[in-house]
Amino acid sequence: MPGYPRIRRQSIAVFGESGSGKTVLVSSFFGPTQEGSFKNDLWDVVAQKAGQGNRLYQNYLGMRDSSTLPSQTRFANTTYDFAIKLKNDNQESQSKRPFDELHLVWHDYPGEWFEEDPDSEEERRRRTDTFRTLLSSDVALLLVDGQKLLDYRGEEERYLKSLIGNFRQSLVRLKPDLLGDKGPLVEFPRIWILSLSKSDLLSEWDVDNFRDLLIRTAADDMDRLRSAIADLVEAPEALSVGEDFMLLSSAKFELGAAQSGGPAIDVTSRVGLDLILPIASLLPLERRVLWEERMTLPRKVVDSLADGADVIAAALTGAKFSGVDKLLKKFAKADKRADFLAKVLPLLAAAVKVAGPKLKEVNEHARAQNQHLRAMLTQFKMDLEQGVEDRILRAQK
Ligand SMILES: Nc1nc2c(ncn2[C@@H]2O[C@H](COP(=O)(O)OP(=O)(O)OP(=O)(O)O)[C@@H](O)[C@H]2O)c(=O)[nH]1
Ligand SMILES: [Mg+2]
Repeated sequence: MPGYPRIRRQSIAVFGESGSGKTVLVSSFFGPTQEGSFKNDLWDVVAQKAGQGNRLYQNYLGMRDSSTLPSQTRFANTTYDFAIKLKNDNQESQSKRPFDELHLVWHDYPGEWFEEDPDSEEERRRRTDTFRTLLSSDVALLLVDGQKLLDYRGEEERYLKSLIGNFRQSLVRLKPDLLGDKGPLVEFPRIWILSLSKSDLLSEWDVDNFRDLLIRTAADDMDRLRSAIADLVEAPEALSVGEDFMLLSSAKFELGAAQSGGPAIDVTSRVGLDLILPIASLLPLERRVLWEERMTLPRKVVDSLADGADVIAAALTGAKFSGVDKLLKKFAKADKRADFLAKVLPLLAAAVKVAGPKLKEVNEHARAQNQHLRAMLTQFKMDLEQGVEDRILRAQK
């Protein structure tokens, strides 16, 4: 088949201070998928650059087998391109679906870049370029370090205010470079998920405890962050900052266990990592529908927000809606807004709103029919539902 595989790329931006857990997170996302015992009947994860994949797996093996941690990320950023390859794929199903392969692009960078000034003009340019790439993602995770919350117990507010404040400052500082003379950005992460990293250290917490703490102590700071982001983007009403929350833990770190001879790092106990793919691929589409139901957004904003929403929606719903991409194009113009609202939005909404038992049914059907892509995307949706039910994720509704 010509042009195979047709690739749909979603990237995720993970922001966090030095030591907040970014590199361990990406290692823990990827590592388990490379183990012989990895069980997933629908997809495999393959690093597009074998060398990068090996280094990442090495990080993971170090943690798994000898409780060694990856060293601090210094000087360089790395962009990982993970191909999510469908298993048992066949020619027949290829012709019936809107794309063949999902890729997750994940940028890891040194947290100290946000904390220390660059020492040369070239260095400054390199960092700006990295942030520009990061900021082309639809979704951003902003890490709140669970270890720091423990260190600041009783005065968490001090840590949270400085974390969010510093991050806002960095964006403000970058503003001239990011905007240039082009004016507000159309493409920018519009979903900012406040994420508690190292949540294993706060094992009694669920996502609501985390959210309550943030709202109690740092609501103003989140508002200011939101305004700073709003200043950067076109159509700032389409923005979720401080409305979505999640818990993450890359492994269970058992303090003191090393001395007693037991394993100090239990890599099998992880939180939230299975939600990364679903969040990167489905949340933008869900949010786009929500916003479009509530407000009229400029076309170019809609298109860049969850670009490819049409193909994801089509894949999610299966053959029945496979004309959704044509309809989207047909009614894309501003003066066709009424047609769009009447004819296309309900299709997109139907795609994202399948839930509960119905969703399970669709997933089973897709599996039985060997519609692998659809099975994977509906599985992602089920994973999101599960994350909400398990109180690991709290997403704006
Ligand atoms: N308890 C616990 N500790 C973690 C977890 N993830 C990371 N850590 C600890 O945090 C340290 C720093 O993690 P990294 O992933 O290297 O941090 P980073 O954000 O990449 O830091 P920079 O590379 O400096 O930007 C690790 O060495 C671990 O000790 C986790 O899920 N749970
Ligand atoms: Mg790192």
